Amino acid sequence: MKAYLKLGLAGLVAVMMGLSAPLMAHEGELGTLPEEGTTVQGSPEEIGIYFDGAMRITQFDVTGPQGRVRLVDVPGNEPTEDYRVAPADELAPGTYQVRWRGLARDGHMMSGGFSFSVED
Ligand SMILES: [Cu+2]
Repeated sequence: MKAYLKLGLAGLVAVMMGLSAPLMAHEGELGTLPEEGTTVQGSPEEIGIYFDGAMRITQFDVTGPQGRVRLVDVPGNEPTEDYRVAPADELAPGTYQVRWRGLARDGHMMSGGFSFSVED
């Protein structure tokens, strides 16, 4: 019984640590800019993410065909429901991945990601 309980807790912790999508109890991801999985014409002026509650974003990385995208207009780390950055240079055509990490109001670390494509 004790061993079973131990395994159960270890499993639960492993599952929780492996989760990349927001948990139900947390602020949720409402949408992204550009929209997840879409192809946009030309370089987007802004890249961002929306939540249904304030989130303190601690990491927001964009990578594409030419590697890490340099970002400007990066907000401070005040909690926000609407986090937006701008690419420093025009994005070349290709697929881009966004990875973010943040701190929910209850103190839990959250993370997620999305991708979008740019075409001429
Ligand atoms: Cu939480």
